[in-house]
Amino acid sequence: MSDCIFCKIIAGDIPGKKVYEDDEILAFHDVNPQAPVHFLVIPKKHIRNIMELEAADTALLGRLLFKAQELAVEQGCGEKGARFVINCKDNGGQTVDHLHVHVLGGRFMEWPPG
Ligand code: DGP
Repeated sequence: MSDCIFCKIIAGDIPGKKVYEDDEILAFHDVNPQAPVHFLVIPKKHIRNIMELEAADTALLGRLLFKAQELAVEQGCGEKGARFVINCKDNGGQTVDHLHVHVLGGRFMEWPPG
């Protein structure tokens, strides 16, 4: 989608500090990290948010979450854990309208979020 910042990162039009890439998935460091480990895992397919997932996307979402787990382990979060977050629309605090999983780790995180 032409005006989507994450689609521009996928296309290479905006630089992103890449963690992982394959045909369907891209992972890159968050520009505004909230923890020592903070990266985003996104589908290359432009899906605006988790409310817009379709039944045909379930395998992709499964791959996305499994990749988020693998990368969290690679980034040193296997033993102590991490937080996997999907914000959705205004009340969910979503600011970029392209589905993404935040992976945050490297420190203890309080619950509930503010
Ligand atoms: P959310 O609030 O869940 O929509 O989070 C969007 C995240 O995307 C936010 O933590 C900052 C990050 N972000 C926004 N623009 C860019 C960018 O151009 N590059 C990178 N690497 N991250 C971005």
